[in-house]
Amino acid sequence: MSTPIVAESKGFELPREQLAVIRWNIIFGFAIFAIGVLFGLDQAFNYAKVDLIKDYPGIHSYYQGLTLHGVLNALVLTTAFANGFVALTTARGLGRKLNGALLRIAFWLLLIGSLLAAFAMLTGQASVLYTFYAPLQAHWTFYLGLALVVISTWVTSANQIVTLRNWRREHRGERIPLMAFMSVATYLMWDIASAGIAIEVVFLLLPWSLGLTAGTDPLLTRTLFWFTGHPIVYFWLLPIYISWYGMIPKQAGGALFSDTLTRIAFVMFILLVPVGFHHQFTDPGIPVGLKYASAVLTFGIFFPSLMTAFAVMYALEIAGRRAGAKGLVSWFFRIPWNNPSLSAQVLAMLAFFLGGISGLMNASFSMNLRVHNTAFIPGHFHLTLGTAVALSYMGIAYWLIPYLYGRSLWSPRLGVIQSFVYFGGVLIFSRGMMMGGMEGMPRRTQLALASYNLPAWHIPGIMAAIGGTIMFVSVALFFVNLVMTVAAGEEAAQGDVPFTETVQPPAQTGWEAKLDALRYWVVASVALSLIVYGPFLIAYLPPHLNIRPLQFP
Ligand code: HAS
Ligand code: CU
Repeated sequence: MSTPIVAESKGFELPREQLAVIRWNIIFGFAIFAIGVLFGLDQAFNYAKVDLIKDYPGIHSYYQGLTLHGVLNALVLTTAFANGFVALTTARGLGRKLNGALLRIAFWLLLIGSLLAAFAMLTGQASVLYTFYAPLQAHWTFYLGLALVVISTWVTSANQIVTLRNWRREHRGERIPLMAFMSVATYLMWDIASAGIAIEVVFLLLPWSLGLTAGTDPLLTRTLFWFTGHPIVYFWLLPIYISWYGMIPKQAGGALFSDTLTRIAFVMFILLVPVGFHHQFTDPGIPVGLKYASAVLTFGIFFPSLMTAFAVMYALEIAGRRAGAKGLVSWFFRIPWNNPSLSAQVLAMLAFFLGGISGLMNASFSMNLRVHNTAFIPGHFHLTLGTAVALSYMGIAYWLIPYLYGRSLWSPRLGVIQSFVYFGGVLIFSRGMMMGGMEGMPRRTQLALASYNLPAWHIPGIMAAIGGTIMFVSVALFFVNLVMTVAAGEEAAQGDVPFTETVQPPAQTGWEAKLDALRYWVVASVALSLIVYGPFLIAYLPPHLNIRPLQFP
């Protein structure tokens, strides 16, 4: 057997100034997170009919607070984290530095864009929620700001492509190292996915908010929004998958069993971009057949995550057995739970099981009618986005912040406690929200002031408030650890990015090697998007292009 060409680099160091930009991204993301969670607390209490928002200085409405919570946490934190973290994993995977200018440009775009959007939201001119489509209208600075945030991701993607090209020139015929493959695939998927929001903002919302057009079409803006609004969840999730596949096995003391399976999972995410109609099952004006087709495609996206579940579980099992576990399940308890980075992320995975199952319920066309627009949906996405992703960010931060600052973590013990507290909190929170949702408890409604209420919402509302408070306290503990690490952590030599080796090295020939031909997957994904969205848009657009102001009776 010939020796495999494995191009994984070792002993990698990024130039200081590039590391600094990555640090700014991560710190900026967490600073935004700190503000974002403040606005989560009043949301949780609202379900228990307690009106906290009136005590928030300068905040005038429930919807202003809800928009800040969603946009800061779900859009700005996630982009800042991904731009920084995935830039690092690209560089680490390829073992080479990035393009410094593109790295800086991406950061400035993100910063300026986020500040513009924050200005609009804080001044009460953009209470349109993080799912921003017509007929709600925001100040133009909100749309322009978010457009810049999206452009920052394209610049990051361009940086990856340039760096990959340079790498390929020196490594002809070699497989792309796995960590770089996952990183580049994540952003290529997002490049396609973000087209919907880009078109919505540039051609419809921005001109409308500037008064250049008299009106806009709500269903069209919704459809374009959800074209992006579904796969944006992959943009949140895949950076975490890079950690779960590429780092957690190493951190646990195990190994990843299949390079090929990992690449197939990422390719599936690139392909399955166009399923956004599952957010529009209740929208009139979209053919029922198209909704059914989207439901079926949505079941398709279950597979890459199920593959991930088994692959990561097996990696953890290898770790547990290496540590001496013999029984059927005892390996699970032998992984290094005292490492906060690991405990946070494994708990995030457990939450993701529940989040994933609730996703299947949402995706079922008929079940969706029961849960749509109810508290069930925030119950679902606080397990997925709010825990699988957010708790993993915190877990990653437990090594990343020490790595970026050359200091050791202030209190690993506090980190472990924090991750368990968060996990307990979200289980109570989401259970309450789902229970209430099944009884019709609405989402996005100021229940604290509502004149109606059902007895069946009472316990769920209290659970949401208690669980939300526990999550809030946990995030506060996370920030204590973060600030103390930066301010008072012991200086330590800069470690390395945790980097997993696979049990089977990547195949050099045959169909598996073809997985690296990323441009074909991109073309296939664009083609699938056109097949799903093309006929609808062709039928829908002509009568609706002549846009007039909305008429209210
Ligand atoms: Fe979702 C709505 C369907 C995944 C986020 N979703 C939302 C919204 C958000 C969101 C934010 O079909 C609300 C949008 C809004 O404001 O209106 N979702 C799905 C499906 C999946 C899914 C089928 N969602 C996510 C992820 C998100 C996210 C990921 C964020 C990161 N979702 C929907 C639908 C709606 C929706 C409908 C619209 C509802 C409506 O009516 O409005 C799937 O991709 C889920 C697959 C996941 C799995 C779990 C795999 C488990 C893993 C963990 C492994 C554990 C280990 C530990 C290794 C199959 C990988 C093991 C150890 C042991 C010992 C056990
Ligand atoms: Cu979706």
